Amino acid sequence: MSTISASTPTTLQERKVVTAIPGPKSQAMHERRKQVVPPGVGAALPVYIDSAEGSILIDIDGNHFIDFATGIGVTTIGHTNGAVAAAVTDQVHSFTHTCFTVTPYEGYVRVAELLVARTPGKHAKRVMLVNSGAEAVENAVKIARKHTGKFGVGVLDHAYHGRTNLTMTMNFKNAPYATGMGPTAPGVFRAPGSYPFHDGLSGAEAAERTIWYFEKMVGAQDLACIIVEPIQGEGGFVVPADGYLTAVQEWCTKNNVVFIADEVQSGMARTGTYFASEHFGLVPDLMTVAKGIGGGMPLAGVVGRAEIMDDVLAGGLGGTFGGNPVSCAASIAVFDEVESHKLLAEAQRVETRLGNGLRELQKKYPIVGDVRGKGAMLAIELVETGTKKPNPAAVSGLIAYAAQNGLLLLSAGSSYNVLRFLPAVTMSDALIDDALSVLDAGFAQL
Ligand code: PLZ
Repeated sequence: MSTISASTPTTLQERKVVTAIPGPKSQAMHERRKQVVPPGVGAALPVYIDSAEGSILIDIDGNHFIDFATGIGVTTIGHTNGAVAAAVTDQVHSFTHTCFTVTPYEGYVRVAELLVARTPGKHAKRVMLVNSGAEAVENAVKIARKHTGKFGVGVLDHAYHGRTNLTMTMNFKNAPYATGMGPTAPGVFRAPGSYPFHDGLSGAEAAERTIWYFEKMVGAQDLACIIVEPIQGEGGFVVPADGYLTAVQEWCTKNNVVFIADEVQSGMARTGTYFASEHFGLVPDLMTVAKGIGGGMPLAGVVGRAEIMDDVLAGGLGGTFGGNPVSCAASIAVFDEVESHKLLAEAQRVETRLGNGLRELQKKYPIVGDVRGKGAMLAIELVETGTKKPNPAAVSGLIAYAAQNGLLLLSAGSSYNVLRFLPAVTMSDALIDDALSVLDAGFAQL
């Protein structure tokens, strides 16, 4: 047994900048990288990480950053959580791989049981595990097609679903995800969703528009599924108007169209509930999960109604690494930490503290057009004063200022004008307040 058991960080949870950002060691490392890694693999902030704990990233130059990225919404319960580290260590010493479809093991089954129990709906469910969010989305579409015998895939504007051929087709933005790398996949149809800040539509009105598009562009007779992110991630943390998602699902149910919730970014305790669907009273037919479920280990999956999932032929789903035992051990520990440390409530605490702070900034700085999100998935949309025109320059200016001052922040939004906050749900009030003061100074400097 490993001796690591506490989940309280021992690293000083403090911002500390001791060099220019990136520091000299990171700059040298970045030069090495450029010799061997293509520019297509981006780098939001090229500081090279030496260690991380709780909400702090420490780079090889000794700078401490407050982490509002969590590896794009992955280390939701904090970096190097003690229980996750112990579970991984134990599993590595037992066995690291057999391939679940060759000789199975309990960890996969346990993760499936936990996902069945914690996702919305009391109906019979099945779970299949894969390695990445994109792979989960690919599988959800395959399963919906097999079940319905139809081909069409309905997606929304501002959507993001991944980087494989099918999922890059499903993304709203062509550049940079698909530019020059087509042909994209056939059978994908896009409709406008619900974006209250811009469209001013009620949930019912927005749903009527979405459905109208799908009826005209493809028709229910050819549509296998509609896939939505309950709160859009890369698209800018767009929270749909009340009633939108359930109205779209109702139409799906009437028309034998599988309703899929992509909870890759919004799921697993991120928004103050286990899954964001719960905020909207949504019980999806299929759900994709990834990111936070592995606590930093690669793990993803499709959770869905048994009668839909069971339609695929034996052997029709799988993959060498899907549901790797080390990732499963980490995931079981994540579920345990969420429950034993009441982390759903912690995400609600973050929403209150950070949300209030962001609304204070909105009162002070009129370029903050909108403050939105749930739990530890919050964002501000920056506009040109007095308009709703995107202000991406302000977002990139703030991100650069924040980085120089020890805050890691990411942008989002189809126009790159959304500043998103994806902290660990365990981030302390003190760190949140400190980050808000840095942002305030950043806004003042713009
Ligand atoms: N679905 C809703 O947010 C991943 C990827 C960013 P993978 N989002 C961050 C980038 O630049 O690659 C994501 C998501 C939603 C699917 C995915 C894809 O998950 O694990 O990255 O494949």
